[in-house]
Amino acid sequence: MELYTYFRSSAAYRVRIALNIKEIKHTLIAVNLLEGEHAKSEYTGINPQGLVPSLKLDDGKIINQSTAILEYLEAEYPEIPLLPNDSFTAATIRNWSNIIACDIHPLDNLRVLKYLTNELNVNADDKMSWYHHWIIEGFTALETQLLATPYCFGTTVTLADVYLIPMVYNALRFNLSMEKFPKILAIYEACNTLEGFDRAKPENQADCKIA
Ligand SMILES: N[C@@H](CCC(=O)N[C@@H](CS)C(=O)NCC(=O)O)C(=O)O
Repeated sequence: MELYTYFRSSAAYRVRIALNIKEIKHTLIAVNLLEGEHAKSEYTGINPQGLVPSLKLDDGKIINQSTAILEYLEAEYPEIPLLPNDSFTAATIRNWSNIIACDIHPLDNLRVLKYLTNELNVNADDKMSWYHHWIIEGFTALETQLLATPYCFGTTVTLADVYLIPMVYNALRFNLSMEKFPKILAIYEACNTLEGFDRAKPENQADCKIA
């Protein structure tokens, strides 16, 4: 299978982590967001929204939206699971992960930030306040629900860790203080000692060099 990715895309970063942890053979195809490759017809033919990631299966079928891709991988490659069998715990992990996927990440996406700057004339400081605001609000709710022993929900990596680590990467990249989020920071450090997370890091991507 082929994953259309961009090294700094946190939605693609989630899928890179899951592919690595589940030990699924795949090829990474870079789509350069800064050069607008995602808006060109070659790519919108794959993903009509012009967003990364997209996953092309070996038979040519395509799945867009990182959450749909992660659910597909979980269903088709259950040998190394990222969700527990217990339905309530699985729902708790999905609930927690959706705070990132639905309530933080979309508000801080590149196209939203560009709209603030280009259409609404928001200055750089206010744009950064916006960026930090939505992460702080989300992380405040997330922090209270975590076990951090050492991963989000225990001693096994789950989808919650897969969603969290790229979001923390973004927060640190934009100098958000993590002082109020000690559990989140400890989980970030624990996950990044694992090979699957390390290999998925933005700085370890081939397209990092062409940004
Ligand atoms: N909900 C989508 C979000 C995908 C998304 O926002 N991707 C970003 C990178 S993290 C993107 O392609 N942005 C391009 C843009 O904003 O112009 C998913 O989870 O796949």
